[in-house]
Amino acid sequence: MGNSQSNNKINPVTNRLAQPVGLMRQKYVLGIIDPQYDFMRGGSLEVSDANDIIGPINKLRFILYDYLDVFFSQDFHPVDHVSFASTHNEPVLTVKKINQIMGNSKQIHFEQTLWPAHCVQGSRGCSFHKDLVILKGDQVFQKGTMSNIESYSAFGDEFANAYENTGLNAWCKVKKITDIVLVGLATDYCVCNTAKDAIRLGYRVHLILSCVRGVAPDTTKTALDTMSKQGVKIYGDVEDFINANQQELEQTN
Ligand code: VGL
Ligand code: ZN
Repeated sequence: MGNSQSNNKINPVTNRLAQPVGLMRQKYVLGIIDPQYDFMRGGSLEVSDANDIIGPINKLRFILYDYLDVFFSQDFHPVDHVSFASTHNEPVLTVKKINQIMGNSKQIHFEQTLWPAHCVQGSRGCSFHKDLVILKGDQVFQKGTMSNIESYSAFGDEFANAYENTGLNAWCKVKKITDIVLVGLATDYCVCNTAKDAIRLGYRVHLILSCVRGVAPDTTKTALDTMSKQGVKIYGDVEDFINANQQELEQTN
């Protein structure tokens, strides 16, 4: 009834929007999650073999220099952060139920795994490993910066980023990013939560196994299963990722 699109003529607007998905421009960003000393060998929250990801990540950067924007996330906690066992005087790895009244006087509940103090603002453990290539144009997003809320995801907290929003989503939108390639630490916490947020926000997500490590085998397996079910594309190594995405990457320039 009076719908101008119901006649037989080609509507130029509709026609333009109806491009096959394969012709849509894709733009990839590399997200390097928390490559900080406290998660590396000898750190306070050491992840097994974490240092082994540095070489492959640098290689990925060099090969795809012309094709990838890069951001880093940085776990950046105050000394009295809610995720620290020391804050609650309880043993490490306790899972604690937290009730918190937030600034908007909303009460929130979450289960918090208690960690050894790590990535404290200003400490060496908080800084990025020196062997990882960091270039001028790289963007850094800090998270877990407030005492009363945890943000495993580089986008922000687990409440759809309502209390801490790092700005990563807005930055990706400005850059017209469609695809996020995730590497870094740890697979079962910050990488997994970043991936879930990214999927929720409508990005395509890629994960390269040679460039990630997890805190524990069982949680890492669960995280990989969850991500895979949610549509995250998982590759063995850098070559596998490049081979599978070569055409799309080349379109982006
Ligand atoms: C992380 C535990 C606590 C991570 C951060 O980077 O995966 N894990 N804070
Ligand atoms: Zn943390």
